[in-house]
Amino acid sequence: MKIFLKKVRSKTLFSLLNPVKVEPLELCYLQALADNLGLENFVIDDLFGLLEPQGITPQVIVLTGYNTAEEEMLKEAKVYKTVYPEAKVIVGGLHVELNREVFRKHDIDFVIHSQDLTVLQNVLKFLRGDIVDLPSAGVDMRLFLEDGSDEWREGVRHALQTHQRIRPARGLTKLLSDRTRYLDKKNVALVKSRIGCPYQCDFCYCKLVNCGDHIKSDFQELLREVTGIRAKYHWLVDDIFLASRQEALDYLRAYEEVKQAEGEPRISLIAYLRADFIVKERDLLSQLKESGLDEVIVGFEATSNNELEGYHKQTNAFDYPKVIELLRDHDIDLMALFMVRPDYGLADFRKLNRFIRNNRIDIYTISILTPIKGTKSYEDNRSQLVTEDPRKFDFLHLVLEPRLPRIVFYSLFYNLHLRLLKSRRIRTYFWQLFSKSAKPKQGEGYVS
Ligand code: B12
Ligand code: SF4
Repeated sequence: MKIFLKKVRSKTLFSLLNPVKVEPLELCYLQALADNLGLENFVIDDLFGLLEPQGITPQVIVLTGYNTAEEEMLKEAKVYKTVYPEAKVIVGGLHVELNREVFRKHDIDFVIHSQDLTVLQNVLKFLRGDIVDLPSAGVDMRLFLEDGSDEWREGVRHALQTHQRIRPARGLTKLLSDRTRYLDKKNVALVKSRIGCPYQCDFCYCKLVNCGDHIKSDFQELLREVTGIRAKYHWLVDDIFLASRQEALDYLRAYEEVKQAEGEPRISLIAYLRADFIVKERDLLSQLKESGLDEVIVGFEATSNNELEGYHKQTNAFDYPKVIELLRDHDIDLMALFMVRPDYGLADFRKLNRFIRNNRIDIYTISILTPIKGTKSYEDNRSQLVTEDPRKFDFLHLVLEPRLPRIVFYSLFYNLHLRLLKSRRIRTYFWQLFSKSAKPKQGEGYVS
């Protein structure tokens, strides 16, 4: 059985420059699964020039993609079904998980809505004839009725309770490593260790994955994985690296064990930490820096406590200057994340601009607060959406009517980014981008 594994992407403002370009880690997981089953698999990702292999007819096509690629995923399913009518089309991933009804279409055969990869494993075994009955939890299956119409057998939601055994195949990471970057930091590999997040911020999509069930990191396993991947930087994409002091101590202990057994690991981690953790556990920052923490991504979101309370963020904006200072003092790079609301007025934009300037924040991103399909906030705001075009849900477009005239809102929004041009790291990034040809090599789907 031959199988295509494809990450479907849509062109967004972000993809014009791709300031962050990393391997599609989800495909490494899917590839490991296919390898384990002995299936001949082909990874396809346009971003890296990994195109459909010529002359190969797949029996199975697996598509994954984010919210912005929803339409493209549906279109691709249709095209594949036309070109390969006998092939089974399977969709899954973060966006499908909470939006399965959107994908129950004639061109799709299986909609997987679980984080548990054994669900896909069972579907593949079922298609190969290894098992006769397909367990229904975590997957919706299209059935053909005699009159030619479709019916869907819907599976109950199914969450992982412990970490999955399947670890990502790293051939792809190795193949793409010299084309990956996180702004000025080149050669970046992704790693994932935790599932979900123990916090409940109102606007957040991530807290809902895996039916909202959170599974902690296993730091020994994380360090084993990180030290096994040759990359200059490792971006830990968990929603939160350390959720408590105890977890930080556990990580430091695990690091010390690796150091004792194998010598200094010399790793550079980019990871998400919350502002309240940084202030509260400030005495651990130098040890964390020494134990590989190179850069933290902090979701500040807003600079007023009124707004933060509205988001149930559980952080204190008065702590933020201290957080920035602490990271600077410990030589840990900061990527600050902010959000602006569609109802922002002139004074709100000015306040955020002042905050960034006064605190000399070098690198930051600003998102427009966007209800994401699959969340309660999307349903609550549905009647007020000015567009339902998935491509516009990239945090860089207004999907709700702003209080200010649109042109004024966008001008102020883009104006907030101007300071980035002064950033040393951004200038290094542009220099790297334009000093060398950034063209990806064109090739065929990657086979492990
Ligand atoms: C790193 C990251 C990126 C990287 C890309 C990473 C990548 N893998 O290619 C970059 C920075 C480029 C990026 C860009 C964007 N991102 Co982003 N990103 C993330 C982040 C932090 C981690 C994603 C990741 O790599 N996880 C590791 C992989 C292994 O985990 P996973 O995707 O969950 O996959 C697992 C399962 O879901 C499952 N699975 C995945 N696919 C499939 C398919 C099948 C068939 C099956 C059975 C299972 C399965 O198996 C995997 C193993 O457990 C998430 C936040 C989060 N908590 O997930 C946001 C997130 C995925 N991003 C998001 C968004 C919206 C975007 C953007 C569209 C917008 C933006 N401005 O950021 C752009 C897209 C640009 C483009 N043109 O594609 C949203 C997606 C929401 C949604 N409903 O889809 C998230 C959830 C953040 C959020 N704010 O809510 N992103
Ligand atoms: S801490 Fe971050 S990942 Fe967790 S719920 Fe809040 S915004 Fe989402």
